[in-house]
Amino acid sequence: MFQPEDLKVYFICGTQDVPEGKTIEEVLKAALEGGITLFQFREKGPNAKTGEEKTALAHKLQALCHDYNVPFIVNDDVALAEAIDADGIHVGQDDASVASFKNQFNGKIIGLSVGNEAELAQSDLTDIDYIGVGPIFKTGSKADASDPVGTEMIEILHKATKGVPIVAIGGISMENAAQVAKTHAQGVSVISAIAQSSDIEATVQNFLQYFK
Ligand code: TZP
Ligand code: MG
Repeated sequence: MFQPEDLKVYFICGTQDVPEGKTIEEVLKAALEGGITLFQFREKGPNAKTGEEKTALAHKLQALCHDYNVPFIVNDDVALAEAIDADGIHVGQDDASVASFKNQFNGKIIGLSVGNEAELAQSDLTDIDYIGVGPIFKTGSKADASDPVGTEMIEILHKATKGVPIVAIGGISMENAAQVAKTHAQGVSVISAIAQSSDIEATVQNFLQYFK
């Protein structure tokens, strides 16, 4: 079951996001210790794990999240999310349509990326728990990211959706989290500021301060 508070500090990570010399398990464990409220497994790019290797890793990360009572959701890969009985799925505008999988995710978390008003116009939010709005700021973590939309877009989509829970994503750091906290976003979705932090626990705790 989704709760808007789950969006406060929403960590996204795949093996591609982990600095050399660390494992994704270590990074996730530190983020969980710091108090992340939701985790999304997002395995992307040329060296992304696939098949059984991806499934085995997903199982490990899922078990870690469950030790901390933090929901574990999968990016894009509907088959994987179903196979491992994940707590939910997050899709973008060009991924599987929510209508095609909503029945299998009854009672689970369904998130959708919505970058602007045009994307909102083409999105059916009926079965959506939250929208991810961004990139708010410039990001280096998404190869095909569109131009930053700024925090204004959070307010525009908050109004247009009549208050669908929003998590802000893209380039969010300790330097700009305060700006996001002033909007109607429920929280921040972060890759690099957490994955690349030299003190992940402290970084997560700092983000949490903004979204009490
Ligand atoms: N979707 C929009 S921006 C983004 C995704 C997955 C990447 C966010 O990563 P970072 O490192 O927090 O900017
Ligand atoms: Mg996607």
